[in-house]
This record gives sequence, structure tokens and C-alpha cells, in this order.
Amino acid sequence: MHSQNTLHADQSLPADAVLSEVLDGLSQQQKSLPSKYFYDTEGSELFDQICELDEYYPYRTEIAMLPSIAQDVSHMLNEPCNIVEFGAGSLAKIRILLKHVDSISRFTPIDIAGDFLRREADTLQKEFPHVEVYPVEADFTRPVELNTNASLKNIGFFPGSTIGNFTTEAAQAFLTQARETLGNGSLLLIGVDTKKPPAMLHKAYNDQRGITRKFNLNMLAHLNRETGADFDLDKFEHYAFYNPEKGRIEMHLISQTEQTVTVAGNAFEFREGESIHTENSHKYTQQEFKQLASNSGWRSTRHWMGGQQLFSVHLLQA
Ligand code: AVI
Repeated sequence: MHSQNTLHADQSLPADAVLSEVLDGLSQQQKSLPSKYFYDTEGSELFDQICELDEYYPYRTEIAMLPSIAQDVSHMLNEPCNIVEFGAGSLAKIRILLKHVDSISRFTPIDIAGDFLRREADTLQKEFPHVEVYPVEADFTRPVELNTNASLKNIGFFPGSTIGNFTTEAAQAFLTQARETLGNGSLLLIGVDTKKPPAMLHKAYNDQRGITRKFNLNMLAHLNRETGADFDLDKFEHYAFYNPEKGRIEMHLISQTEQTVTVAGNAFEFREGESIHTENSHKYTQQEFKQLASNSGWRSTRHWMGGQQLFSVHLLQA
């Protein structure tokens, strides 16, 4: 890490902001919790395990696409770049870009799981000493302050179809905000999961080893620690299904019994079978995503399809 930078590397949410989001979500008629709270260190590690599952096609499909995409992108660039990765996780995908794109001189990974991020960024810095690695702990769904440098072209990197975890309105807001953060002349390389038969989607989010189940339940353990809530993990069960009308997988936690959960002195009653909606994972056709990008002020200049249309990657231009 480069300590001479004046940017605040820790832009994490204050505890009271987390609490107010949790209280707000649990007060709705359809109880919900923001999916970003999956990602403490344990949740980030569980997500890495999901990525290794046979059923979870998005990760391996996108990884297989990236070397040739990186070469294509490299040919389009002729100036030094700062790659800004939103929700960087374990930094596996950026390694592929760093190996193939010589013009990257700075890498700015942004992630909400600060300890995990710093650990991964340290390892990466040792592997790529010629690249300035500057991790920023932040909730990238909110405006993030970047260590801008006018001599570097900003390229956003948002792989994995994390954009699918936003509602369409929130996706548009994120893309609009990312355009402002990255600035004029920037690019955004973004992974987008495609629409496909629901049976395949169902398997991907209900894996046989139960890792997705653990990942979903871990949010409650994380929030117990973070907000002092008393969720009993044994009293909730994982439930994921494809909602064809909305074009998305929905993940829920279903209360196995009538129960009361207390969060910072606030009691929330659950009926048996009542759910907390924890995640949406939208799937987009090529046309749907291009429209979303253009509604957010971006132009999709190029796109690649992989695994026989299983996954797409778009290059957007500001
Ligand atoms: C991070 N995100 C793109 C994953 C997805 O597929 O929506 C999170 C995930 N949830 C369950 N499995 C994976």
C-alpha cells in the first residue's frame, strides 16, 4: 500500500448507517436485508467457494473469457491507466488483466470487506511490484472518493455480474454514479449474466454441497456481530428461485418458526414461513443490458459472449 496518498483508504460505512439499513429493511412488509452484508471475511471466503462449484457457471465462464478480452482491450489502449475494480473480492480476475494489459500502472480495488481486501491487495502488490496497488475499503453502492491522477485514464472493472445484484433502478443509479466517479473519457468493463433456462439457474443457486445456503445464512451471523442483533441461524433456511417475470434469481431466508428477533432494542416478529429477501440476481439479454447502459449515459462499444451464450462481458465508453 502507498502511504503517501492523501485519499482516505477507509471509507467504510459507520455502524449507525449499517444499523439504520437493517432496521429499515426489517420494517418493510416484505422483510429484506441488503445483499452487500453477505461480505464479511467469512462471506467473502464462502463466495470464493461458490465460484469453485460445478453448478456455478458464471465465474468459470467469465474467467475463461478474460484472457482474450484483456488482449482485445490492451490493443485499444495507448496511455497509462488506473483500473478501478468495484467489489474486488479475492482479486483473481484482475490478475488476468494485469498479465495482459501493459498500460495498467495503478490498480484501485474497492471492497466493503476491508480486512479481506487489504490481505488480498498485499499479496497482489508483491506479485506485481510495478503496479501501484491502492485498496479502498468502501461501500461502492455509495459515492467513492478516488485517488485521481489526470495523467491516468480510468477504466472501471466490474466483473462477475454483480450489476445483477442491483434492482434495475439501482443498477442505473450505480452506472450513472460510476460514470461520474470514473470521469470523461473513461471505460467500464462489466460482466453481465445472461438469461437462460430456469433449471440451470436453479442449480447454480441451490448447490448440492450447500455452500450457497451457508453464504446466505452467514449474513445473519455478520449482522449479529455488526449490530448486536440476535438472529438464531438454526431458525432460518435458505430458499432461492428464479422469478421469470422479473428476470432474476431471488434469495430469501425463511423463518422456520414463529419467532421474535431483536436488533438494537427493536423487536421484529416473524411468522412461520415468513421470508427475509436477501438478494436479487438479475439476468439480462444483450439488448436489455445495452439499453440499461445507454439510459445511464454509457455506450456499449463492444461485447463478448462466452460458454455458448452463458455469460457476457460489455465494454462501455463514457
Ligand atoms: C456476486 N454475485 C454476482 C453473485 C450472484 O450470482 O448473484 C452472488 C451469489 N449469490 C449466490 N451465489 C452467488
